[in-house]
Amino acid sequence: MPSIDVCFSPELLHLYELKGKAVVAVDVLRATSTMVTAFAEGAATIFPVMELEECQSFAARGCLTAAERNGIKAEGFDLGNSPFAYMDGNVQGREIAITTTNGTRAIRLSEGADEIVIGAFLNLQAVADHLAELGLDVLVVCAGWKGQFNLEDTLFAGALVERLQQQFSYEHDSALAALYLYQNAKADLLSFLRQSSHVRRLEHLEIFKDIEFCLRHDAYNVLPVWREDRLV
Ligand code: 3SL
Repeated sequence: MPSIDVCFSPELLHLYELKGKAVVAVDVLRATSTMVTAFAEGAATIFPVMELEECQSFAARGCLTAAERNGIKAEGFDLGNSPFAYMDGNVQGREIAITTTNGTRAIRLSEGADEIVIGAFLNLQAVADHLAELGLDVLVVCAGWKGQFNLEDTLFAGALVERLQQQFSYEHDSALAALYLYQNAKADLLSFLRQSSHVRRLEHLEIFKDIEFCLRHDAYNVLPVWREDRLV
């Protein structure tokens, strides 16, 4: 039976062997939720990059550019990190380069894995179905916040463990901890997350509807997968 494990922060990735594993990269608020939404809205490709300058350079290739730092859209880019900014037909058929504070970093630091998929509550079942079929050991890589643990990505990890618990074993206690957290919180995720640091940070920016949206389960049947240097 393959195993499922949870890495609570990209800073802990050195503890894990990525080779031979499928990584689920997750930044529920909001990077991976936004990427899933972009693909659901018809985006062709997403290039997740770590630095603002590199992201900006993709404009010369005809890409839309998207950038967020500390929750705010970075100046000079086409898009920020709100899923609602990708919903008015503007990303249909387009290539997008994106950099965010934590989410794109978690994706790029997972490059040693055999497979990387992008997870969010929005595409939870699509991720679960794919992993069950793939049969590789799974590592959920939580983006966290600047190296710190966060609740929302751990809750996603717990939701995924719950969906896969019949087909996967737990290697370390982190998967069980995420599962128990999710089972305690799932009746009302929004209330549970109200005191979390990132929800307080985003509430400050008055983007409450983004938070509500990102907590919706199974809204999209899309599965962004890393291929060579991009998500498709
Ligand atoms: O850190 C990130 O990658 C972002 O998703 C943070 S925010 O939700 O845009 O504030």
